[in-house]
Amino acid sequence: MAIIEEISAYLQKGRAKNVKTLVQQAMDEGIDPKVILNDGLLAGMMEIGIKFKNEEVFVPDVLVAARAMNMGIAVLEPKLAEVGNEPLGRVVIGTVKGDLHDIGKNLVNMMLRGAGFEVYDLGVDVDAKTFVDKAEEVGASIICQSALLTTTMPNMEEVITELKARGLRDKYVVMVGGAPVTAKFAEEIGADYYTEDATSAAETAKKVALKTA
Ligand code: B1M
Repeated sequence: MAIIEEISAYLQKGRAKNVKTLVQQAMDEGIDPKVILNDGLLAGMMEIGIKFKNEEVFVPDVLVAARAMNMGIAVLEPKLAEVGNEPLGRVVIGTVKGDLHDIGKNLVNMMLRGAGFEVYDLGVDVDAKTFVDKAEEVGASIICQSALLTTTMPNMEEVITELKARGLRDKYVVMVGGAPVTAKFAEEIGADYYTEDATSAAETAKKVALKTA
C-alpha cells in the first residue's frame, strides 16, 4: 500500500503513533506536504466523517481518529508554513453561553483546520461579547457557534445582536450547529448557515471562503 493510503488507513483506525511516524517518513521521502495533508490525513478524516454520518463508526472512533490527525498535522505544520501556505481564512468557534458540551464543537474545529482554516477555539460557555471580541482581534471572517441544549440555543442569537449593535453584521459569516439546532432556527435568528455535522460545516466554510476570496 502506498504510504499516503497507509496514512489515511491508520488515521481511520485512530493509530496516532503510526500516523505520526508515516507522516514523518513521507516527508523524508520528499512527498509534497500538501499531498500528505490532502490525500492522506484529510482524506482519512473525511472518510471517518462519512462513516460517522452513516452510523458505521461512533464518537470514540471519531475522537481517536481526530487525535491521530492532530498528531499528523503537528508533524506537518512547520513544513506547511515553510512552503508559505496561506490559511484559507480565520474562524472563531465556541460552544454558546451556559453550554458545556464540546465534543461536536471539537470535531467541527478539527474538520475546519483540516480544510485549511486557522481556527480560534474559545472553548465552552462562551458569551456573545467574547465571540465578537475574539473575531475582531484575530481578523476572522467566520464565527461558528455550537449548542447542544434547547435552553442554550437562543444564546446564538445574542452573537448576531452583538454584531448588529457594533455595526459589524455584514463583516462576518455566522454559522450555527449542534444536535437541537435546525435550518429553520438558523433562519429565524438571522444566522447565515446551519450545517448538521462537522464535515458539512467544513465544506460550507470552504465554499464561503473561496467565494469571498
Ligand atoms: Co448532555 N445533554 N447534558 N452532557 N449530553 C444532551 C445534549 C441531551 C440531548 C441528553 C438527553 O437528555 N437525551 C440533553 C439535552 C436535552 C435538551 O436540551 N433537549 C442533555 C442534558 C439535559 C444535559 C445536562 C443538562 C444534564 C444535567 O446536568 N442534568 C447537562 C448540561 C450541562 C451544560 O452544558 N450546562 C449535560 C451534561 C453533559 C456532559 C457534561 C455529561 C456530557 C458532555 C461532555 C462534553 O461535551 N465534553 C454530555 C453528553 C456527552 C451528552 C450527549 C450524551 C452526547 C453529546 C455529544 O457529544 N454527541 C447528549 C445526547 C445526544 O446528543 N445523543 C447530551 C456527539 C457529538 C459528536 O455530537 O455534539 O451533536 P454533537 O455534534 C455534531 C453535530 O451536532 C454538529 O457536528 C457534530 C459532529 O458531526 N455540530 C455542529 C455540533 N456543533 C456544531 C457547530 C457548527 C456546525 C455543526 O457550527 C457551524
